[in-house]
Amino acid sequence: MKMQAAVLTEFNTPFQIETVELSPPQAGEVMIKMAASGVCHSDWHVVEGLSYFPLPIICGHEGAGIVESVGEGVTSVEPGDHVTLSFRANCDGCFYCQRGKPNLCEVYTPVLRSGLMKDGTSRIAWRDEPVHIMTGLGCFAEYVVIPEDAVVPVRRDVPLEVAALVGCAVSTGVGAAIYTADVRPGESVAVYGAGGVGLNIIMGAALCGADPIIAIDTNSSKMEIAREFGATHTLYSDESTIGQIQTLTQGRGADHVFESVGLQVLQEAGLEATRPGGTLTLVGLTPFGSGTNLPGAVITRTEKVVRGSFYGSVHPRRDFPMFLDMYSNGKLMLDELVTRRYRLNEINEAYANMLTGEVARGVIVF
Ligand code: CXF
Ligand code: ZN
Repeated sequence: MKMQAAVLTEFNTPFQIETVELSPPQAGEVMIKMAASGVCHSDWHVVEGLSYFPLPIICGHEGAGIVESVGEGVTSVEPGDHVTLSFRANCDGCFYCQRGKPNLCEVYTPVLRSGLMKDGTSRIAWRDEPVHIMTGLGCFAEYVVIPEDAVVPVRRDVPLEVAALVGCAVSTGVGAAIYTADVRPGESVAVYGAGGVGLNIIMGAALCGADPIIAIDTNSSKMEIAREFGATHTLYSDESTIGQIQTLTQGRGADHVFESVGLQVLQEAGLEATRPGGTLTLVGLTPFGSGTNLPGAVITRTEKVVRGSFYGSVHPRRDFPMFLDMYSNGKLMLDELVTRRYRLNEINEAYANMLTGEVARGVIVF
């Protein structure tokens, strides 16, 4: 069947809205009619060629929609089900899945990087050439055909644009605080970056009972929304930031520092802002090949811990429904996260606005 999709044909060029050909789902695959796809910085990394995927590609990795049809052997969803997509499909059987780390599933690692299905083929063609999909999804299209392993059924009474955000920003941010870092009540938290992910880290830290929660950003328009999401203090990022974090934490530095932007300088500053024995959690993605100077001399002598957090250490099948229950019960402010909506053909404007930093989360609605 034919559908519209935003295709990236060359790095550092705009997305092109094209009519592409989509094949039906094969065994173990699901076709989903997309309802909403979030506008995340990681797609932009693909555009810039910093997060490498083969071209041509359909980006978009934070989506939700309604199951249209299923391939042979699919048992966990049926047509009509509302679903949130996981950008880290997992097999449930490998070394990592069996050890409770589905976010590291080793069966899907090479598949997701390849931009193709497990069998090395694509379900999408444009001008008779195969089109790749970002991290197993490709949500900037009217439909996706993806493995059942990436599809999580969710309750039908939540807006699908909210369900979409759970697929990246919410899991990455809330998960980083509640699971990866395991923030405890009364612990001090500092969060570098108050964008889509940073606000979710703040919200997760607040759920854990952290105090104080210090949000740091270069954009003063983020300060008010950071407070709405649970920040007790907001700092405009400059040379005085580390000193101010120390002042707010009895001179020691924070128990937990999170870096959500993906900038080496902030990762380095974050280590300084962490108290001896405290934990720096790296959430923002920096490009492969980039280096960060985290001095071993300091880490050894201060017992600071540096942790990576990928997809907030979540278990999609367990946690996507849980986050949506929490939203329904008023514990997660997800309506407030969506600050702009766009049509698919406005996608280039959506990314231009994301780059100015004034939008908490933009969402493409279909
Ligand atoms: C990313 C992780 C790396 C692949 C693309 C998606 N996650 C969140 O933005
Ligand atoms: Zn993302």
